[in-house]
Amino acid sequence: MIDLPPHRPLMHRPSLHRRRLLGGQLSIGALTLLTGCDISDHDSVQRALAAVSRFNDRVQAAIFRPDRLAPTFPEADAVKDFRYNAWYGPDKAPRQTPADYRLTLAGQIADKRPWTVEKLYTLPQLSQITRHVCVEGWSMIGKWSGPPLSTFLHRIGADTTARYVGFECADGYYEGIDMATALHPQTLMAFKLSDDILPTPHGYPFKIRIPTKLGFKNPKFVTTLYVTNQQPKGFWPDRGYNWFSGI
Ligand SMILES: Nc1nc2c(c(=O)[nH]1)N[C@H]1C(S)=C(S)[C@@H](COP(=O)(O)O)O[C@H]1N2
Ligand SMILES: [Mo]
Repeated sequence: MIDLPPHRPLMHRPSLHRRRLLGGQLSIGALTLLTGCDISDHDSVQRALAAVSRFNDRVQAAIFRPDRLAPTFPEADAVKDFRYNAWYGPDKAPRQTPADYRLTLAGQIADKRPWTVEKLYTLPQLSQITRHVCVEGWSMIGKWSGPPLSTFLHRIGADTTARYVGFECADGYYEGIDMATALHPQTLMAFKLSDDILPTPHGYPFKIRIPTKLGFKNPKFVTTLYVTNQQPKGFWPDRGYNWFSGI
């Protein structure tokens, strides 16, 4: 687990995000009317904004169409030297080796035997060239390869009538997605980036690649996968971002 440094890039500051949310959805005056609270009443404002954010999540979940595909691009558009991002430098990325790596399975899954890298690599794989969009203000087209997450979920006997799939990562990061997104045909367990085994900073042995979600909903270095009816927490959603964060 790595401690958060005191300063984050501007766009990752929850207060800024909340301000943008306010601008986009409701004026401060409207919020005051709605909640009967003065804007200086910090706690009430935070609670009201959290309620607006939860409402946005529900609307987004309701309008998400599981068959809608994210745009794909020709091979030539895929960037070879893909940008790195996390809240710490690439040299601090957790180094996992095939010898000691195990994927732990938990929750509503019939076969919870842990998976080695070798066994994961036997899953049938496909390649996909899609755009990764980071809330920090950059996007990049990349080529990722691996099995659809749905293939893996079916293989382990996951209860796909459950509502969510959650992830825990070797660096202390955590995320979760709704089952419709987990079963989406473009949601991959990416073992490769630009045709090479995923380099350590990009999430070795795999990254959950979800082209229908913002970058922060794509967990790297996944060590535990669980199936649950309780909405899993997310690292950035816990710091003010919308949980659903579809694109
Ligand atoms: N485990 C873990 N996964 C993570 C992050 C992280 O800090 N830790 N950062 C997220 C964010 S904000 C982005 S933009 C992408 C960056 O992935 P990349 O380094 O492969 O470009 O990973 C996402 N997944
Ligand atoms: Mo990001």
